[in-house]
Amino acid sequence: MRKVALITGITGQDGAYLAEYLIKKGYTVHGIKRRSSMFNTERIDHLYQDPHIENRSLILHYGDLTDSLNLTRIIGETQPDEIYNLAAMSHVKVSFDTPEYTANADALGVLRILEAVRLLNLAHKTRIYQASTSELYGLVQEVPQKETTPFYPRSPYAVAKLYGYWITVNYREAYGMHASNGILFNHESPLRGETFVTRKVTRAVSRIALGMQNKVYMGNLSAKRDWGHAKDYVRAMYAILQQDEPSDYVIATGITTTIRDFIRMSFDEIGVGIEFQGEGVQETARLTGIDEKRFTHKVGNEYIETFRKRIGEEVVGVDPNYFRPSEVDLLIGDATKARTRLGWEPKYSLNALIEDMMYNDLKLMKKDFYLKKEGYTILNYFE
Ligand code: NAP
Ligand code: G4F
Repeated sequence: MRKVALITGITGQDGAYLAEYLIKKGYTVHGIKRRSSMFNTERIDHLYQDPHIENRSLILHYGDLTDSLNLTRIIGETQPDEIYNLAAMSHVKVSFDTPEYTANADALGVLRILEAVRLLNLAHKTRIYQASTSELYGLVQEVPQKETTPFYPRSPYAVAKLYGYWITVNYREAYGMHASNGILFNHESPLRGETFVTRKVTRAVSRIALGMQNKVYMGNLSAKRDWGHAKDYVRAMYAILQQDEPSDYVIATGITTTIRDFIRMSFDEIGVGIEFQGEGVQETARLTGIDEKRFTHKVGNEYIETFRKRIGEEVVGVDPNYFRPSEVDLLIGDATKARTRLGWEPKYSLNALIEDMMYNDLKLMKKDFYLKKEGYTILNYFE
């Protein structure tokens, strides 16, 4: 018998990698996707199977974390061995603009799933993974952060996730459910949403290298994050649900880096040097030089001539609109429990993550670049 998994948020970064990982392990994967006015399955299109095929390994259902009836029906129909609750309004800055919706989806959504499993008498069959977050530590009370570090959330997103964390613990203790939290630190990839800081940077650096963009405006350059690769992190989600006993785990690399250094490292990946100067909203970064061999190898010979003329130009600025009403300044995780109990180790270093993201964004941006050169209108219809 194939094991059955249900993934909420299957169209997101982690959902896509996890679906692929579980299908390779022989699972039948059910995924919940939201109705949208355009296709929203780009990240999992390579896994899609025609509904007329028998014994499909990927089956998608329309649904939403704010709709209890829908969630209860899908869980009842699919009878999953494992539920991975990855769906969420996951953008911290946007949660300040949509706090009520964020609470509905990210806090009550978790309760809806736990309660559906209980009411359907699946409490002893279905294991549940809740996508908790290092944002719970917010104004950090200890460095590095581990499972016993007190929480101090700093955004509507983090406060909603705090409820999700505790209701998962509560259902485990009250009803003996195999329900666990993965307290995951930031994890990125070529599939990362374009408005998270790492992807915003690798896209912008690629466009600047190709001559498609002059400058990128950022928010707080001094914030520090513990960044890993999403491919490593979905292995941890799976491992958590394979344990005999449910529990909560920090998943992190143990290395923290400023946004400023992430930008520097992304330019360096293609052989470009930059230098930051000034402070606060006045801070900027200029191009200082190119390693031509590296640039040619990574970006392409045809772009070097134009790029050489740009040395000295400003390529990074600060726009206070990207600041958050309350910020999380420093995150760095201690994943000793995951290492010892799950045998989990990240395979990707930060340099390898940046290389993967830059390679993919350069490839994507080049496609746009050539389409534009050939006269196609892309991105903005009314430009
Ligand atoms: P993501 O790329 O933003 O994906 C979020 C997914 O949730 C998407 O599939 C989205 O659907 C779906 N979704 C949003 N609101 C929903 C709703 N009301 N009902 C049903 N589905 C909804 O996020 P991710 O980076 O993969 O993260 C996965 C989970 O881990 C999230 O819960 C996030 O909060 C948490 N987390 C992420 C990180 C990280 O660094 N990536 C770290 C810790 C925790 P659409 O595609 O239709 O938008
Ligand atoms: O990439 P970010 O938007 O991620 P953030 O806020 O850390 O949240 C992500 O990781 C959490 C885990 O800790 C997840 F729970 C959450 O779902 C999400 O995946 O911002 C990272 C840092 C922040 O300090 C932000 O202020 O980068 C800083 N930053 C500086 N300039 C910027 C920018 N962030 C964004 N998004 N855009 C900027 O221009």
